[in-house]
Amino acid sequence: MAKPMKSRLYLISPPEINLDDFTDMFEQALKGGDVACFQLRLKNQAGEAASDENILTSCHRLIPIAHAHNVAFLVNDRPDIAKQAGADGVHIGQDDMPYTETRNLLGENAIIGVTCHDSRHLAMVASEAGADYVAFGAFYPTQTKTPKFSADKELLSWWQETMEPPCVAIGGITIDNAEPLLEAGADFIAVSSGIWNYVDGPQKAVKAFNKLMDT
Ligand code: TZP
Ligand code: MG
Repeated sequence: MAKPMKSRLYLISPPEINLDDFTDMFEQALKGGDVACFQLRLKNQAGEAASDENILTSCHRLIPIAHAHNVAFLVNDRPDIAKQAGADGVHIGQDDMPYTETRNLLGENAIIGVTCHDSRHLAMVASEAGADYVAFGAFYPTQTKTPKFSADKELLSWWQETMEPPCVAIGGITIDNAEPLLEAGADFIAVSSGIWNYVDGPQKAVKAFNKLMDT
């Protein structure tokens, strides 16, 4: 059975942004309701990342906004930039800096989340090492990334029954398809296009996700 804890929303940036336009969208989104954290992920569908300078400039602009709303700010893939920018942490993939090295670089207080695809084994290794969360996906088809793995909601239920660290569900999640993942036990629902491309705008999207999580 799923933990009786309230699930929370985890925002992922669009893959490419115009920083001025996105600053407005970000502020709108954060006015919409509770958001646990934001991951700056400037990486296109082919997996090509923005320049270090672009990521760093975006961090400097967006971190104060996140913090004004009590939202933790994580950088995708890059512990070095997270450290340089004073972010709250990082979301690392299996091919990024290894967990222990990342922890040594960022310190005890940093939030370090680890992508574990559809793998119980990878998640248990990350959890054992001390990760603050494990992320599973992709749960649904997505245009944001070309996912190499697809995860099933039973993985979330199994994790909740077995393991302590929170689990994050990622991949193609929208207002219309999030409910089964919440019922299965996702602690966090990580969403990119379901927020930024929401027909009524990001503020209403965040509001709608919050309503779903409150019911
Ligand atoms: N990892 C697996 S799918 C995905 C990531 C980062 C993309 C998430 O974006 P969206 O638009 O919510 O599918
Ligand atoms: Mg990654």
